[in-house]
Amino acid sequence: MGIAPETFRSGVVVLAGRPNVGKSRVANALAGHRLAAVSPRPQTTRRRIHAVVEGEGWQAVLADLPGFQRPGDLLTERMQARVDAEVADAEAALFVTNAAEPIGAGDRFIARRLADVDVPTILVVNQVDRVDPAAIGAHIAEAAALVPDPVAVHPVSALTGDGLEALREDLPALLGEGPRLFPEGMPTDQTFPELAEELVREAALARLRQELPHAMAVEVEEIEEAAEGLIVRAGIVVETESQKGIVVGKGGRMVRDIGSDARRALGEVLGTEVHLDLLVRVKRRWRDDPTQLDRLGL
Ligand SMILES: Nc1nc2c(ncn2[C@@H]2O[C@H](COP(=O)(O)OP(=O)(O)OP(=O)(O)O)[C@@H](O)[C@H]2O)c(=O)[nH]1
Ligand SMILES: [Mg+2]
Repeated sequence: MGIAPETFRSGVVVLAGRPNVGKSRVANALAGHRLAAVSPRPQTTRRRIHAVVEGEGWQAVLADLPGFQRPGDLLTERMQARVDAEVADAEAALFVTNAAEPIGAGDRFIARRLADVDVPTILVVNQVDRVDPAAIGAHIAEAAALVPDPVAVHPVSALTGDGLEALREDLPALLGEGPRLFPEGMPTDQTFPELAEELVREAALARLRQELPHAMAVEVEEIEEAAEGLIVRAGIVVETESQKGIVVGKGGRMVRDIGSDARRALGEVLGTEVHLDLLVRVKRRWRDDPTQLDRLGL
């Protein structure tokens, strides 16, 4: 009717940052869905997770990634290789820092990698709820000095939601002209077993401490649709018998608690009744075993 079609804007936006700065929490909050596991342990995210954010005339596909790290075993080597590949392919980036920690060598390293790929970048200074407002300015100035020509700088809190709407409004400024990449209203391309894996691992990470989280993986073995809801069978994989003892807990209490937290989370996210059958299994040195890693999708 004589009206020129609006140009649609889209693109893949990577979340780059040190482990534990809050990338996954930012991605979930922007997408409005619980898609990626969040935990106080570093190296929570192990594979790329797409979280879609859309507005009028645009769609940003956020690629939540593991934090940049120095590989210590085959698992972390693969994780870092994935981060490198995703960053190399990205059309835009959110460079995420933690306002409650000083800018360090890790942030500088990531900033150099982003400068190498030279994509439009928004600096996201997260966790501002944890710092005295008077001290935020200094962190922002130091972080901004690492990003030569940012599209925008946003202090936010993924916990309280502070600043997220302003960040969301600036996302289209990162995007070039392009078609919708995901069907409207589809928040992620994660499969159901991948989402279940993420939520079970999140529940386990919330209850387990210290070194164990890195030695733990979750394998979803079977999902069955039954009249009373979904039946999910999953294994928590650890490396030693003593780790198994910790995850099982006294009288099976720990694995029961993890199971009931995870079942609740799955039910909420999927909007259906879920029955979760959780086993703990030992697989020695799985983090250095290519066959095991392939099996776990890592
Ligand atoms: N107080 C506060 N805590 C936050 C905020 N954002 C994230 N966190 C917490 O910081 C921890 C790490 O968050 P994640 O989102 O898992 O961090 P990440 O950068 O994805 O971590 P990796 O996947 O391990 O690289 C979790 O305990 C979060 O709840 C925030 O804005 N404020
Ligand atoms: Mg993460």
